[in-house]
Amino acid sequence: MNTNKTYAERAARHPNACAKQLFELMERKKTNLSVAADVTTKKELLAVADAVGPFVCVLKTHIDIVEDFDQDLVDQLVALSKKHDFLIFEDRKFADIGNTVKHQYGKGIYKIASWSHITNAHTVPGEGIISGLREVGLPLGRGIILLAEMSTKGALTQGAYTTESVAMARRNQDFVFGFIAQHKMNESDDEDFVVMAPGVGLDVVGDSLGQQYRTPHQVILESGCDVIIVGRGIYGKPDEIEAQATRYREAGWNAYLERVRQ
Ligand code: 5BU
Repeated sequence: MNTNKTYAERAARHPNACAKQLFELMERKKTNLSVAADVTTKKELLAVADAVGPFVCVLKTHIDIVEDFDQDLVDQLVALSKKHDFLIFEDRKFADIGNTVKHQYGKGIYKIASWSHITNAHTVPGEGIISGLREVGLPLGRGIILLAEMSTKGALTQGAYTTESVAMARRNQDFVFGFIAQHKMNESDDEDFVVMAPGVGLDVVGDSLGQQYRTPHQVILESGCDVIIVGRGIYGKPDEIEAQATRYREAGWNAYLERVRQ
């Protein structure tokens, strides 16, 4: 199975440019850690990005929670992504009809497609959402992942919904290169979807609002996911950001090494 191959081997044979770039970067930096920088000011977001930059393959943002957003924030984030060699993933979770998401992705205040290497979409509207995002993103070399499984208690992303989401990705592999999910989604060696998994924590099992955490070992080794997404576990204690990023990076990378050596 592809999940037992190294990130370098998967980079070499992956047909999708965005996935290839991500796997190459993960191998180069020896990290499968993505930090969710869910802070609400420009100053904090740039500080977190600069602090975790050396440890991550992907910086995940929620740009619409930043109270003093401006174009300079985006310019500085892009500069940090070059300085530290990471990709930016705006976790926008598009969910509307193709014609609307096209505008939400390329226009408005945030112009997400102009700076975010990766974004994501719900599959609830059907395949038109992918077509709409593709019109804007593909010419810019962007890629998207679909929400096949959410991490929260009671999520409806299960069973036929998940199966159909994977089928949608399979039909759109020029632009869709993976999933937000809790398990690997490949059916055969002919396909190789990148699975990015949120809901990762080493110290707690959940929060009071439905979030559920698993360890990097469970996510990478037992469930075959590729990237661990960690938010509060890393930025939650501002004076420990580097130490926690180091800790999660090591846990994620060791679980990956154990997996490929099996
Ligand atoms: P946390 O602080 O590690 O719980 O943050 C998790 C992040 O991942 C946060 O930005 C969520 O919006 C995001 N997330 C998630 O937790 N679960 C999901 O299923 C999806 C995204 Br999709």
